[in-house]
Amino acid sequence: MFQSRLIQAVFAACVLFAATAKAQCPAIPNLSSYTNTQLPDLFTFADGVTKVQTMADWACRTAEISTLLQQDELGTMPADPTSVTATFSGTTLAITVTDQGKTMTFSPTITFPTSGTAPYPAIIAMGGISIPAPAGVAIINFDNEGMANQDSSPASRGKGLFYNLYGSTASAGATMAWAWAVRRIMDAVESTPAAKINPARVGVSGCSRNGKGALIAGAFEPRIVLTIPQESGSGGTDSWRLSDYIESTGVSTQTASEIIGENVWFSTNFNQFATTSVNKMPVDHHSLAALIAPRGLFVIDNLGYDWLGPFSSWGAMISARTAWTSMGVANNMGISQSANHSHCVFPSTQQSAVTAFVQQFLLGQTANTNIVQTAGTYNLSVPNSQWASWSVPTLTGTSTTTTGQTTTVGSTTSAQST
Ligand code: MCU
Repeated sequence: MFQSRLIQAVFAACVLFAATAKAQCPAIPNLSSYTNTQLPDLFTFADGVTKVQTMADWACRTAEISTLLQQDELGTMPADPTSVTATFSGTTLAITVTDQGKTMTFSPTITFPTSGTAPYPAIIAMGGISIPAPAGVAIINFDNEGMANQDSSPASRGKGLFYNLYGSTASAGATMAWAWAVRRIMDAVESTPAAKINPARVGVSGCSRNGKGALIAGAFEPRIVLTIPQESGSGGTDSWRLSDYIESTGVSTQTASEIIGENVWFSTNFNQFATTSVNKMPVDHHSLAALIAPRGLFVIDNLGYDWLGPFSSWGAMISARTAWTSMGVANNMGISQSANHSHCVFPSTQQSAVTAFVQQFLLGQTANTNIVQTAGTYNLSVPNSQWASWSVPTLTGTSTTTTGQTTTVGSTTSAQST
């Protein structure tokens, strides 16, 4: 059973990253004895010796990270389905997916902007969004709950449209099922000009549990050009290791061991680590976020809730940002942590930062996205001896992404935003 899941995960990783990976990537060794109290080095393969030096190496490394995340935490992203067809009528984009002899339909709705011109840039709203809808940008509202149920109980596992298609024992947790649906929405907007969405300018956002989903969707769908997770907490932009550390200091923070009992956002594959030690995982959520590089990522946090582990998010995201730094496009990734406010109530103090990322990545304008800010007092950079003692290379070479956009490393801007 485990072996077949592993094969599926490797297959899915290959499908996702085949367009960029080198013919020969280092093999993933047996990691059953792996343990690491630090955030694993983004630039050393899981074999512990091979270094990432070029963009072609990075393509191999992201394929490896994708495989490991699916295997250890998120469950398998199914390979592309047999068929995806869509029709657009009124405000409804009806998407019909057929795979392995089964068929399912789901229907996101689109709210068009009152300014701008079709085809519009868009943000896929993971269960709604909690940032103000930007001018000139359509919002594609996606009912993630109907896709994979997560009503705060382990009894939700295996329920929802995704599981009707792939079976109630599919390894994907709810967040991976949501990410799969985002991929299908991208298929649909590409094949349905009547929906008036520009498929080259689509982002994803969501808050809290939906922020976890937004981050994972951005990581596993290379056609998403801007990912905006908001107050996503543990299982989102937080590091499992750093959240355990915060908890150990007596601050009540959501940890892996708590989260697997609270909900079904992750695969049951994750339980083995969550119930023993997350240090046994060769990945963490800085690795997850790094899958997005060099595409746009803007992380929104709120210092008001210990439960959200803002220090954990800061440490993980500062670490993740080294992926963008290594490619010479650090400003494609930003972080903004505001002072205390109500959960998922977007504060106006973060508006200009969000606007800059939207302008740069969705509206095709040029904006200053050099934004790494916190209302906290965190003094952490990479490398640091406690959490990330690894160094950051300057990658060489060129990588062509699955959407055909070319990123030449060393330049200050990335063609991702075109
Ligand atoms: C931050 O996301 C979650 C959190 O993981 C849960 O523990 C908490 O109960 O709910 C948050 C949420 O989704 O709030 C809407």
